[in-house]
Amino acid sequence: MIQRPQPLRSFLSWCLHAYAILATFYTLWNLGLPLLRYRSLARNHLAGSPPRIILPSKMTPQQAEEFLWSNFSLSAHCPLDAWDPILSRAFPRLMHPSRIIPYYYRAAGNFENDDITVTTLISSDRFSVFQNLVQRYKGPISVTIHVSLLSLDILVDLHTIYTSSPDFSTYVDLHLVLSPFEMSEGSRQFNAWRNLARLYARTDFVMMLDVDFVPSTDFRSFIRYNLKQHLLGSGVDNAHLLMERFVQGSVALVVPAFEYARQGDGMNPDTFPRDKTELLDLVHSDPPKVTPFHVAWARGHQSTNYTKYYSIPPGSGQVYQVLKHDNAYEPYAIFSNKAAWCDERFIGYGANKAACLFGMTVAGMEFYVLADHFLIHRSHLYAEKARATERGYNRKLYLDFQEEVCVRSIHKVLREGEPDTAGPPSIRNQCMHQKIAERMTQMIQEYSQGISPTTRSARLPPLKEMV
Ligand SMILES: *[C@@H]1O[C@H](CO)[C@@H](O)[C@H](O)[C@H]1NC(C)=O
Ligand SMILES: CC(=O)N[C@H]1CO[C@H](CO)[C@@H](O)[C@@H]1O
Repeated sequence: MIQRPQPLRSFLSWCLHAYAILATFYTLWNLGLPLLRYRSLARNHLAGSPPRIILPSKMTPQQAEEFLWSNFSLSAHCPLDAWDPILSRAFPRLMHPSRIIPYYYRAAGNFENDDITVTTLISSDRFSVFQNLVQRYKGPISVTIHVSLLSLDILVDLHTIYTSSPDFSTYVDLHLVLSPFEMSEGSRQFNAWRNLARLYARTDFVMMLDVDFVPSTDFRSFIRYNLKQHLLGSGVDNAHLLMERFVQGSVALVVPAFEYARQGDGMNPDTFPRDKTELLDLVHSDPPKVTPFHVAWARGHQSTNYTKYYSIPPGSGQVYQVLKHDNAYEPYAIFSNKAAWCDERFIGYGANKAACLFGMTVAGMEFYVLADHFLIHRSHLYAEKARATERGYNRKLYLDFQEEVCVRSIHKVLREGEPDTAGPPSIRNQCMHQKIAERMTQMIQEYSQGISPTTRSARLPPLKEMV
């Protein structure tokens, strides 16, 4: 029997131990530390409670600038795009340089997970309508405001508004996007700002709302009551299933939107109807005093089916499904924070909200209308010329975007091997009536069979003929 000499064995064993210890250190150093660092950064941004910044009550623009620079380490030497690693991953499309300051104001309220956060955007000319929303909703609100470095004095007005009523400090989390761009420079990155407000919402459910709407009825309590009733109860009825799908993020609840026929009547929210009976009186008066929102752009809201809404008596507690879903539908809806995010390519007016909802719909979201509830648009002046041009660009972008979402979704279905079906109903309904859907499906099928682009283009009519 051969035995290794004792010293050699202990040397080998010493080497092994030393190696193990070194390797552990190496791994920790390279993996663990950055992870810890990221976790603390993430915690700081997502869940922590940065101190609520108190601005001096009277500030000149210069003082506002100094304040920002000393509190958020902005300076000429450390410019705006000294960019946060996590936020830059989350918002790669944000125009540079810009800087996100989450929870510039953080509400003192503690919100329960099953609550509904209104997520929205404000610009400085909408402060007073925002006040109406905050005072009426009395629930969590997460709002993004873009402030140009060229007009920092807005922060002073903002501070005046924020401290004007305890409703703000109780309910409103406010996130700042700072950039050198003026609003008129096409920096209206609405969808990025929407996503930002939603990212920092502190509840499981959100309502994507425009700031110039006033909630007229208490849909928040209605939904929370039903969540408790049907999720804690044992019954497996339709309402139970609906709420379960709402929680999973495959059902959105629509609050129908209205406006005054005469803009002048819609200035004072205190005079707005507070229940469906009052609303129906105004709708059925001759001539109607209140109409569905944006009747002139019917595609935006008509899928809500107002005829059906009117036919359901007040106080029924009903919800009904949106059956015919226009691809420009952009209702104000409440949904799980797990839903698909808004596509951030949409900048400026037009199609941006529709793009959010289209993405969700193709991903399988179904819409149900709350038959007792409604919102009313608070009138204000629309004063901008840039809008028409932007809408024109965005209309084109939106067509391309729909195609792209459809191509991706159809491709996914094909890859997952269901060649005989057109995929789930969401894709069938939203994509198959597109003029080019057939062409896309064919292209994708050929692509997955390895047919070359040249063969393909020889056999297919050019795009122009199809559109
Ligand atoms: C709207 O509702 C009415 C009344 O229930 C119904 O007759 C009609 O078919 C619905 N329209 C759509 C587009 O679903
Ligand atoms: C929390 C914090 O750092 N506050 C500072 C913000 O900047 C002003 C000067 O403008 C300081 O006085 C505050 O202490």
